[in-house]
Amino acid sequence: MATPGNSTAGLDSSSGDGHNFDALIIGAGFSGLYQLLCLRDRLGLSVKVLEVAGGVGGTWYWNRYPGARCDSESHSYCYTFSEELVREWEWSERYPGPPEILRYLNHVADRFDLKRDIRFNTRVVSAHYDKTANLWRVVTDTGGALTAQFLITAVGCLSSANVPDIPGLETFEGQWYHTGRWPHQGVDFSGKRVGQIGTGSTGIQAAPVIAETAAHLAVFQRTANYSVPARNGPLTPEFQRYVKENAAEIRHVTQASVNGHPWLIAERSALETPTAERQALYEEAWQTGGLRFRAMFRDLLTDKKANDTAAEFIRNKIREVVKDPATAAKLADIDHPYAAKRPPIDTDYFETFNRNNVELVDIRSDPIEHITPHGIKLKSGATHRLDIIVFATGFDGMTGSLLRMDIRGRDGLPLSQAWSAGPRNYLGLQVAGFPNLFMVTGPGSPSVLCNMPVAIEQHVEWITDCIAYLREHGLKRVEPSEEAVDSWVTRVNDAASVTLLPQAKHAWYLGANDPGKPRVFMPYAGGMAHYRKICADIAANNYKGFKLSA
Ligand code: NA7
Repeated sequence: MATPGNSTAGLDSSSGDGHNFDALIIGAGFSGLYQLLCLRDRLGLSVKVLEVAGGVGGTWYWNRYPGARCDSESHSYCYTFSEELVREWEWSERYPGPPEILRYLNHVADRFDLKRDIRFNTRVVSAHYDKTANLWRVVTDTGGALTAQFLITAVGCLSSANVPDIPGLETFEGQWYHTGRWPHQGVDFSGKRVGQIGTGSTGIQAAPVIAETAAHLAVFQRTANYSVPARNGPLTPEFQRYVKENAAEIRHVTQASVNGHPWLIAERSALETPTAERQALYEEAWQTGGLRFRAMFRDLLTDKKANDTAAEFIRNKIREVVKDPATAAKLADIDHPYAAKRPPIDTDYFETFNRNNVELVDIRSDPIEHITPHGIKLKSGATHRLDIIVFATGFDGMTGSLLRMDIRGRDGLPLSQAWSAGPRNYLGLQVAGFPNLFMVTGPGSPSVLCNMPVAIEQHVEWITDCIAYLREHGLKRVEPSEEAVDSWVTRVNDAASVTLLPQAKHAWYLGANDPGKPRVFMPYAGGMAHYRKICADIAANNYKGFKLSA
């Protein structure tokens, strides 16, 4: 629903002839920009990036909803490949919002002269592998037909907006918006009755800001959620100096940590820590704010009893903050372990329910029946009159953006068919039967369980090294063996099963928010640092598990 920006389409650079390239990259977010830089400037390939939006930014180009913020801390939510870039860029806040992230990505694109090789306002419709020519043939919605030996999808994990199929939406006479397709000119809520559906990370960020100007906000909650205060604020000059002076150390920690954040998970166990001390540690983390809360004890995501201690701490905080006991009870009635779904962080989310103009509607006990011309009707017959509906209902995560393109591998095999039982690939990077197709932060890689830029830099550099290896050895094709794929799928499942992550049955990690989607735990849960080592070992072992051919 967002209107594309006005930036002009990138002019074709001298590399390639305008139609035929060494590599095509789909997407100009964090992944696509760095992939372009690596392949064009480090390997000297002819490269074109195809981007549906009118500017760079990927996820951040579209997610401009009220309250939108990154939940990684800014000093780790950036590229680290260039020391100069790290030195010259200064984040202003602990958690940047879309305008600042977009300024950063535009700065990177301009600094490395990337835009000349990006075609904006161009959607990839299909990509078919031609085995005789060993080329990917790509068709776009602007009528372009392009070819490349290598095709790299840099489409992001959360780009395919999920607007639920609620009967009657087409009859609604007000306005409705999905947070992931937010109008760039913004939405004026003043004097309006607003209904927000969804209480994931997005809904939890949006509700407090919408409530500030709306006449009335009804938050429709299907699944209650944990949240920890973000404690956002401007960065002090001392902290900004610390970031520059310790850039190498910060990078080292993000690469050594499980989730790519600039802190390590503590070695102590929640269960072995005496109760008073444990409470004091939770309190300290609550006051510090942000995702560090999850890193307080090593067993929070592997031992349900340990997790219960964190869960109960947060539930008590909800009961303390929210004045109306019935509302507090609904908000604290959480049915999954803490952090088994993506753990939100917030600015005054629970406090928002103390406002007179905000109401919590429990649609777990009384589900939405349909949307009427003037609002939402529940099964019980209760109606909510609305002028605006905000869908904070998430995305067809991880696979949605890949599968909505018509990607076909050898002998015309559609990716949707290869993945009919869930995403199957090797290292999250390559699919059997789809030679020279690489996915940046695809399902089967740590991706969304990691601070994204950290995962992205590792993937992009691995792909670049792999393509360099092929060229140095006179090889033309790379794809994984079926056996390597089988064993990686098993490994992804095994990694998830030793954690509590699969216990949140409605998490998008499992594809559970889409009724037609196979239930498979998609990201690799074995930790980013461990994954990095696995990938490096495989590369050092002549790309074990991959079939390389001339
Ligand atoms: P999420 O985390 O997928 O949350 C979506 C929310 O919308 C969640 O509360 C869902 O309830 C709710 N939802 C989805 N479909 C419906 C329907 N049909 N009816 C009622 N409620 C519904 O998406 P976000 O955008 O918040 O966050 C995505 C990621 O962005 C996040 O993980 C961060 O990585 C950044 P449910 O829990 O399914 O019952």
